[in-house]
Amino acid sequence: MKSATVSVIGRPSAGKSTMVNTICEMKVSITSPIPQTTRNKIRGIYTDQRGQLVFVDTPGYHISEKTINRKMQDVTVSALGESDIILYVLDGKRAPKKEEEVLADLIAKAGVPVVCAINKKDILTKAEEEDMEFFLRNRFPSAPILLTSSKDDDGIDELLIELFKLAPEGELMYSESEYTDQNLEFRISEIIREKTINTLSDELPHTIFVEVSDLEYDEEEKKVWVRAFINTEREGQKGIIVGKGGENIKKIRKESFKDIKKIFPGSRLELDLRVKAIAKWRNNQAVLDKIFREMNK
Ligand SMILES: Nc1nc2c(ncn2[C@@H]2O[C@H](COP(=O)(O)OP(=O)(O)OP(=O)(O)O)[C@@H](O)[C@H]2O)c(=O)[nH]1
Ligand SMILES: [Mg+2]
Repeated sequence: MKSATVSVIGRPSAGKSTMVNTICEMKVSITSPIPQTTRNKIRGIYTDQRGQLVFVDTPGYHISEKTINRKMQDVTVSALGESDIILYVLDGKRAPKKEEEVLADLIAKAGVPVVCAINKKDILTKAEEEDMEFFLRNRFPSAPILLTSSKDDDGIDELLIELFKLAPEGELMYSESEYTDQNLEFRISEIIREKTINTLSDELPHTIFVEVSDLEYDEEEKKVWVRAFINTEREGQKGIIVGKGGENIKKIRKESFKDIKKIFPGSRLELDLRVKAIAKWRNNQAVLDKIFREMNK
């Protein structure tokens, strides 16, 4: 049996979370077109007859001095040294510049075997593919370099073959039926954050964090009750989240409801969703500590 931890590293919006979800055939990690969607290390577990790969999705690596971005950078950098293999995901549409060079150097220095995935194959030109291959071949002379589409599940089987080749022999770390180890509150808050990000646009998504304040799950009665807060930074932003006549919040609620139900099949769900302003939370150490603490069971 093979068994390995695989850190999934790349710049924002490269398609890391989509890739983990495609591999695990489950929505493990939230995705959106807005860069810097993932904020924590999110584990997605893949098991087949070859063994088990535990993927650790990470926040997109982005160079910035803002406190929250530095926290996210720390999360990503800490994942580099903790894994058996690094899966380096690149957005093939974005020609590598300074930020990609800095990240590639960090990965090369980690002393861990690397597999590179040039992602978004579905929309790449031949020239874009070749430019990326050239960039990677210089820095990772012996690493497998694959073309993938996380969105279309293309090149993913080949990627798994390369990862299993590099994986050490070992016992399974999780049972075969597990696909993530996030706690329920965190999964619910992430679903609501995803629906909020995808309902709103522009900068607002970065000013949001979601907190599940109450969760009651009665397995016998098959009843779930959730109260969650969508927190933003200013009173004025609350109205944008709620929307005209409540249209945004209704959409966020409806879509969150659908996905949360999937976690509790057959149960009756009550979702109490509220919007709150917490001034400058992105500089508030207590809030940041809450957001960045480990979200596993
Ligand atoms: N065309 C195309 N789009 C993709 C592919 N993979 C992901 N995307 C899109 O790229 C955007 C970002 O995807 P995510 O999976 O959230 O990217 P990420 O790397 O996890 O982003 P962060 O969490 O912000 O670092 C979304 O709009 C995806 O639908 C792909 O293979 N092809
Ligand atoms: Mg992500």
